[in-house]
Amino acid sequence: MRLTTAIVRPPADTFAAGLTSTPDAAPDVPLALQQHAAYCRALMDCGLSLTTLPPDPTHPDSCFVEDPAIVTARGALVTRPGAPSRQGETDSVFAALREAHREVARMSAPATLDGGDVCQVEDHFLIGLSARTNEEGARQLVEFLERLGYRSSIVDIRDGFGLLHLKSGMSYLGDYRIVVAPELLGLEALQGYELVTVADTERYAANCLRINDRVLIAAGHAKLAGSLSALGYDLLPVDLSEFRKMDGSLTCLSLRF
Ligand code: CIR
Repeated sequence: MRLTTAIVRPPADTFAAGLTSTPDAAPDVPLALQQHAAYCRALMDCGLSLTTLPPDPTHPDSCFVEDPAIVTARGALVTRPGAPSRQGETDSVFAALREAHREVARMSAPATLDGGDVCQVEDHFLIGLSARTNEEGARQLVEFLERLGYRSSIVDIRDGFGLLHLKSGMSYLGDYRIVVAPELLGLEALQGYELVTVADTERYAANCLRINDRVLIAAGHAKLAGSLSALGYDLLPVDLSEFRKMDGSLTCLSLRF
C-alpha cells in the first residue's frame, strides 16, 4: 500500500529534559532541530505530505509521535504511553488523527502501550511486551486489530533483550523481509521471513523505515547500507545523532499512513 501522509512534531526547547538511558550525553537542541528538518525532507522525498504539529514544551519527548498512536489503513488507535511523563501527549495526536481518519479509538486504563512496540508485517501485527507496553495494552490492541480484520502475535521482550521497544530491534522492509538485531534472531514470530541481520556494532540501524520505493536508514551504518543496497533498496541515510541520545530512532519520529 502506498503511503501518502505523515504526522511529525519538531522537538521543543525542553527536548533535553526527556527520558533517556544515557543522561550524561545531552542532545544539542538546535542540531536536533536541523536533523528533524532533514528527516522531514527525507519523508517528503519519499512522496509523503506532512502534517506538522506545533512543538510541545510541556512534553519533552513529544517529537516521538510514533508512540502515542497505532495507525493502520483501516483505522487508528490512540494509546496510553507507558511512561507517565508521556501520557499527556495523546490529546493533540488524537485531534490530528481525527482530521485524517473517520474512526479513531482510544485505549483505556490500565492499558499502556507505546507505538514503538508495534511492527506491522503485511496484515499481521507483532506486538512487543516491554517496560512500556503491558499485557492489557497488548490485549486492547489485539482486540482493536481483530475488529479491523488484522491478525497479531505478542512477543515478550521484557527480559534480557536490552531493547526499549520491539522496533528498536527490528523493522519490516516489505517483500516478507525483516531487518533484525542479533538479540531477536531466535524469536519464533520471525520464523518464515527472510531476515537481514545487522552487525553487532550496528544494532541502532535495526530500526529503519521503508516508505514507498525508498528506505530511510540511520546514517553511519555502512554494513547494513551495503546489505540493503545489494538487495536493490534505494537508501536515504538520515543523521539522527541527537535523537539517539534520547533513545529515539527513525520510526519514532513520525506516524505514517
Ligand atoms: C522515551 O524514552 O520515551 C523517548 N525518550 C524515546 C522514545 C523513542 N520511541 C520509539 O522508539 N518509538
